[in-house]
Amino acid sequence: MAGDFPDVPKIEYEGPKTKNPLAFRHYNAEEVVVGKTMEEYLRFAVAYWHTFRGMGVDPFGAGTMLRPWEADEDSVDNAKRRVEVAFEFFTKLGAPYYCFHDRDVAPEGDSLRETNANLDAVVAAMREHQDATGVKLLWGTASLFTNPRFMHGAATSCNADAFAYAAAQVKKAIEVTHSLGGENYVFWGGREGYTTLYNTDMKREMDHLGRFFHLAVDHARDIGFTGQFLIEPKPKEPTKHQYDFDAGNCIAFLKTYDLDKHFKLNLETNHATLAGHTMMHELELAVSAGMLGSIDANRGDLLLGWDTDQFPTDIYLTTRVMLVVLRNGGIGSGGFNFDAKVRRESFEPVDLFHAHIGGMDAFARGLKIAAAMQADGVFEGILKERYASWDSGIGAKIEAGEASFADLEEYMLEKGEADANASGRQEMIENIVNDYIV
Ligand code: XUL
Ligand code: CO
Repeated sequence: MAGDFPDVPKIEYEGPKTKNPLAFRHYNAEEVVVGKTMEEYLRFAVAYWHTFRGMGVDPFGAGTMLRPWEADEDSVDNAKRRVEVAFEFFTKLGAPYYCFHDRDVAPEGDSLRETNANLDAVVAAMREHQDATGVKLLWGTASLFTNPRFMHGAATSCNADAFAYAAAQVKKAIEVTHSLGGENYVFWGGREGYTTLYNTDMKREMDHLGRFFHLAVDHARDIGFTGQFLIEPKPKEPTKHQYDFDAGNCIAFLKTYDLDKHFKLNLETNHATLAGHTMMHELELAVSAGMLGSIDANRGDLLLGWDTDQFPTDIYLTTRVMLVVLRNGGIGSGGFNFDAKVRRESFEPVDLFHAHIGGMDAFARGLKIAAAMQADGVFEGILKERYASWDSGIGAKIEAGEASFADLEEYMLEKGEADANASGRQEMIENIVNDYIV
């Protein structure tokens, strides 16, 4: 099949022993793990922006990527050509989903009307390709951060017209997502925050953000879009402080503005680490609030303090993620979106395949390892034993709300001293985890 990736065949599962770099070693779409096929469980998605639009530009240098489909001017015709490239990539890789921002797929025109017409033309081509290939849309979103009009933010801008423009843009993006059968819609507020508090009315800006999300919820209801709304936390970059800082902050924001029943979280590994957390921490928090929506699968670099968006290849990371996802009973209508980019030194189109294959294999391994640990009840046993004092006696009374401070004082006065603590056994547990990492 000639096309834009003439030297790349359809990527097949060949098992762990293969020497073929363009094959899966662990991701076997049809293989059943914990009652579902890997394809159904992992719901992998390709990120349109990094994979087809990312040119390897950094603050010190121009783009390095060889991307034949970006050679022409940024026109609607070229955008339609790019759609063909994208769907060739999705199908050769065997990725069931993709994700996009409005501005990734179609160029802006001279007015909002023209911009919307451009988007409609490209979306028609996307719909045709979805129908022809069976590839689906995991989520759509709007870029409310690239255009200079959003320099002070979009929903949180000091300029009411920027809010209005963003509203019009999100209205359209939700409609387009709906028309493509998108299963979720994402909000990531890259410029919703501040660079200095001297010029910022934080309370007013957060009220505006709450208002904006309610308007989106209302519009989705009006047009019959039933996909899941997701907020993607990130503490900083490009803005010094972003209001959707981390999972804890987003959950509190959503509850404060009475939005928690309408939203879940789209958690991204490198955003978690930028916030000073692990991905597992962010996942645990979201799961405990019933708000795990989807995952942007990537990783950062220990030595670099910015959002490097590297492909996830660390088996410990993918195992930890899958342990929490398994405990959550899966990822629901979400998926694993590779919000990740190849290094600017990996500039050939085939590197895009190597990167995605590695990420998919790493998550397939994480899934299998986590499933084996779950089947053996490794953590179940550890947690049961650790919290045993809560299952009867005074612990059970406290949990049932049947003990006051006075009762607890009486209990302890009589007993004289608390029972001895048991060891946390962290090292032993880490050794057990290592036994499963094969
Ligand atoms: C930026 C980022 C975004 C969102 C969608 O760090 O992760 O690409 O995923 O806007
Ligand atoms: Co992301």
